[in-house]
Amino acid sequence: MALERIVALVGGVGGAKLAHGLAQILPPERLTMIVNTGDDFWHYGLRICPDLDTVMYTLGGLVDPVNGWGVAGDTTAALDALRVYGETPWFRLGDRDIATHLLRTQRLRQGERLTTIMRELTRRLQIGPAVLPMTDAEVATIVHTREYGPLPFQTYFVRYRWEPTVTAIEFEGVERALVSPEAADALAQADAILIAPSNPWLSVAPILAVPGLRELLLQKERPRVAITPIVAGKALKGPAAKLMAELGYEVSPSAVCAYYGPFINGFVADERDPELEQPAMPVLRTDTVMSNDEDRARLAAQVLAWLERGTS
Ligand code: FO1
Repeated sequence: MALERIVALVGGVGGAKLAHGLAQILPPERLTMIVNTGDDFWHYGLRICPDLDTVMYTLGGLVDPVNGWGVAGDTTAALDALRVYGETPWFRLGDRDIATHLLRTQRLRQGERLTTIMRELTRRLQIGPAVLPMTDAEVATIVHTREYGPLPFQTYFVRYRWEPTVTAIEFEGVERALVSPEAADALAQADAILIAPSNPWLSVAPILAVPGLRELLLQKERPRVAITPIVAGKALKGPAAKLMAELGYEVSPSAVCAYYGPFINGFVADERDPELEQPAMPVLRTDTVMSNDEDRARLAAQVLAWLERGTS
């Protein structure tokens, strides 16, 4: 089966890596990323969209290779100047990165949609595939914690270094959010949908929570495949494993597969893990660890080839 158009649901650094793998092997007109915006927040009057920017900088070849976010080689003169005024900035915004936030914030204030702004920014960075926010509305992931009660996502993630114990997660404002016409169109036209190895609860759940998006996802028979973010009992990056345990899940690819259950009809697990016991769907076991550009392209190609074989 020839799969012409691919949509990937992505968030965070793991999502950006898969996006980059797909972008290396597919012509841009065949690929669309729908990106989590639940991590977005207002900071010093600027609208920061970390997951969109991480995907954009990764696809544009600008990303800091060590952190996986921000701009490579960026300076921090603006943050240093804030310190002179007695501020203690806890969210590291590089100077070049701030240019992105300045422009985005100005355009938002002029009434432009985030989707349109991202199209312009990615065009300027000569990025071919569409990088679409999950919605143009403001949605804020709130992490409820045992120690501090409800925390805005970046406060939990960066300020408290994901140390507090998570009791629940909510997506503030999501009930008023709409799927953008661009995202709806991409989902209507997609021949296959991939869920990146991003955090299922923090990065993918906000996308699936946008009203109408699940229906668009499920509207026709086609491959819908998730790639595990859990390898050998651990998350490759970030709090996925810790969070799963705190929310009462077993930390395993099976638990991720079951969590996505209603939305997917195929699952990609890592070859380091044992075979899933009685999986409810076809499973591809392969090396899912993306340590370099070649790994990203290899994983993307293996997953697409598997889908084209009809997940056999
Ligand atoms: N992550 C950190 O751990 N510390 C930071 O200071 C930080 C700053 C930052 C600035 C811009 C940006 O686009 C991302 C940044 N991130 C930082 C990463 C971000 O918190 C995470 O990638 C996500 O929101 C989780 O997916």
